[in-house]
Order: sequence, then structure tokens, then C-alpha cells
Amino acid sequence: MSSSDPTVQPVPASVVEQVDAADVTLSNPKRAVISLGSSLGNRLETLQGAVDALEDTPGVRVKAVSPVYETEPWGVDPGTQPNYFNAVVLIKTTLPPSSLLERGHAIEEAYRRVRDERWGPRTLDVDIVAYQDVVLDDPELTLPHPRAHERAFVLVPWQDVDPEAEVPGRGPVARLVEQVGRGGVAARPDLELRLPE
Ligand code: PH2
Ligand code: MG
Ligand code: MG
Repeated sequence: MSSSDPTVQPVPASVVEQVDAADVTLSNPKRAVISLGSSLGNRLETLQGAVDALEDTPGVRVKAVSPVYETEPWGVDPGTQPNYFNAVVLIKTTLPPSSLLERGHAIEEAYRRVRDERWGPRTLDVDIVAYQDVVLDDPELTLPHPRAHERAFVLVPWQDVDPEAEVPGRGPVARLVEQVGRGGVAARPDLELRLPE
């Protein structure tokens, strides 16, 4: 049925406005991509806890959870830190990026993450990798994540859950995976994260 269908009556402007306003807060969720990492404690349990905590967040629905990868710590001298478990989660959310960031930090806190060393080992890291196609350079939050496009531990699981994905401003995830390679990123098919019901 097209809008020129003579049986379709025009909707009064006031109703259109109300519907639009409701749309923004309730029925117009945004896509976001979250990277999870853990290198201390029970890494798998921690990642599952983070997935569940995201789903328990009002205004967040977890749509997909990637396979688990065991990854060499990036950004530090080889052999000086334990390996990470990494995964990527696709969500739909009505939260703005700043609230999502806050929630990510609260989930990290729940796992008693201490931030003493940049790129030090951590029980849990929750990073917003991308939010829709938003490009944002704010001191609090850079979108997309400023290093996502060069990190196989983000790109490889992201490609698994969304093969067509693009890093806003950087190009297709599949091409970036080709560029950075899969070194230091090993699938752990013996491990699995559950998609919350
Ligand atoms: N996170 C970092 C620094 N280095 N290396 C791996 N393999 N996985 C991570 O999640 C990771 C890292 C800072 O957030
Ligand atoms: Mg990080
Ligand atoms: Mg972080």
C-alpha cells in the first residue's frame, strides 16, 4: 500500500508529533557494539557476568554474543601479562552513549576493576566500540573506539557476529581484519557465552 492510496486518511499533525516523540524514547533503539575483555580471575565467568549485566540494564537488549577468543595482551611487552579472553556483544539500546559508558563503568566496578596502570591486567574492561554511525571526539568518549580498527581482538569477534559491519570512518571490519591479521587471537571453541533469554 502506498501513501497515495486513496483509502489512507491523512493523520493529524498533532498525532504525528506524539508518535515521533515516543519513538525516540521507546521504539527507536540504536545499535551499539561492545567489546569485553578480561585477563584476571575467572575470565569466562566475568565475561558472562558482563553480558548478563548489560541485558539487565533498562534500555539495553543484547542481540548477539560472539565466540570467545583467547588473546595475547596488546600494547605491552610479550610474556609480561596474562592472556585475555575477549568477546564482542551487539546490543540495541535507547540509552545515549554517555549513559551507556556510565553503565559500562558500573559493570566494571562490580568486578572490582582497579585502574592503576594503563593497559594493565584487568578483571573486566567494557568498551563501547561503536554506536550507530556516530563519530565523536569527546574527552570522555571517543566513537568509534580510537583503536578498534587496529585491534584483532575486537575486529575478529565483531566480524563473527556481524560480517557486514563497518567501523565508522574506517571501513569494513572484514577488510580491517585482512589488514591487521589474526595473530595473537585464538578461538576457544571449548568455551561459550550464553545469549541472555
Ligand atoms: N585491552 C587493553 C589493552 N590490551 N589486549 C588484549 N588482548 N585484549 C584486550 O581487551 C586489551 C588488550 C586495554 O583496554
Ligand atoms: Mg579497552
Ligand atoms: Mg576500557
